[in-house]
Amino acid sequence: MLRILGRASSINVRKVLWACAEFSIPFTREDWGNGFRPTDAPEFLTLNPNAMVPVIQDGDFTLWESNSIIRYLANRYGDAACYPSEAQARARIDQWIDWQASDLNRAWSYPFMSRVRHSPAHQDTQALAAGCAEWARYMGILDRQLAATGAFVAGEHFTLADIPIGLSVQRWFATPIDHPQLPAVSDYYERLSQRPGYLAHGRNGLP
Ligand SMILES: N[C@@H](CCC(=O)N[C@@H](CS)C(=O)NCC(=O)O)C(=O)O
Repeated sequence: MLRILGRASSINVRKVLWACAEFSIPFTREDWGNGFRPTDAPEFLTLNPNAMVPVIQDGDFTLWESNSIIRYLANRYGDAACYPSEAQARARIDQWIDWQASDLNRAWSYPFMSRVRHSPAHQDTQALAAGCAEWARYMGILDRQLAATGAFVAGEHFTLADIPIGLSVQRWFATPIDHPQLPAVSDYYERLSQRPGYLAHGRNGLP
């Protein structure tokens, strides 16, 4: 059975949990990371030298890096509609997965640490305002994409890209900041909420 190491409140662990729900993959999960077993324990570092969650073990195969993990799960256990092998369709999905991991992730870091984690190092008013503006700018890009597709981030059907993007949207609404009106993002949030995996692992009351 697939072994998942990581606390269920981590957005990156949630990607793996939601992917397992989408692809009906049975798994066991162990609480590692902030507030639980420390990721700098030697036992953990042998699995991931970055001391980060998530990590998976599938038999004797160990993998870290959340977006690589969900791609692996889609390739091994998923269906072609969710992560097609056709080059351009796959590239469009990968584009949004990579955008989430780089640009969008970076944009929300300060507001999330400030308003959700209450980090003392993230309480500068100007930096918070700049972070909120930057996050909103990226969410505006997403809103325009969703308005164009009218459904999901890479087109009219749910794909692997909706996992990291959908969890980012959950984080956006769960962070107590001023949210500019983004109608397509709001519609998308409700559309994703029809999926049991999103309700179980994304929009589940955890910040
Ligand atoms: N690029 C990595 C980032 C992983 C990451 O930042 N994990 C965070 C939780 S979201 C972590 O391990 N934090 C330390 C901890 O929880 O102890 C990935 O996508 O898997």
